[in-house]
Amino acid sequence: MTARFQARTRLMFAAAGPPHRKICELFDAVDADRDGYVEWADYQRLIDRYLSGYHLCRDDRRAMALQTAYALYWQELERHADGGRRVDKDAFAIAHCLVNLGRTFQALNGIIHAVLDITDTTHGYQIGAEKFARLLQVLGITAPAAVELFARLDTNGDGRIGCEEFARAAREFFVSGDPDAPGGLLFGVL
Ligand SMILES: [Ca+2]
Ligand SMILES: [Ca+2]
Repeated sequence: MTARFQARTRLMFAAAGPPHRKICELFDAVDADRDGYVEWADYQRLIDRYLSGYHLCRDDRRAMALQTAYALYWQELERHADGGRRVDKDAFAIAHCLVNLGRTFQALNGIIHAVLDITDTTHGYQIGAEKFARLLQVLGITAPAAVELFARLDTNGDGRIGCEEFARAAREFFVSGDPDAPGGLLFGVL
């Protein structure tokens, strides 16, 4: 981390406050190889988990859309790493503190659409309880509290979770700093 970036980091933390516990958990979940940095390879592992779980070839339209969505999101994170190819926990937290500035949140929305396109296209980017359980399985989320997730995300109670409901949870998690919102779900965090 350069001196300029360190100074900018201190200023941003002063403005935004320290990262909340769930952002740190999110970092630890994405940093699959546990080297203390989030790199593109960590996101590629997550993408591969989707492709393997849903039996998708890399040249499948939905697989390419997912790859593109995560790549755009990664570009936003990289931007906060001062040109580096890997993001430490501070830069990761800053990127998510700044999510309400727009572009990172647009990238998150792209991931939500791409994941819903993979999980179910028959209900117009919405998934029911069965498909949701499959998504949790693919992401390796098995904690007992996961059974409550569907009801928490289905805020209008129509028995399906749509893009807007996923996006609301992400907004609450990343923007409002609500550590109990299930906004890190699509990255494998309960
Ligand atoms: Ca890593
Ligand atoms: Ca719903």
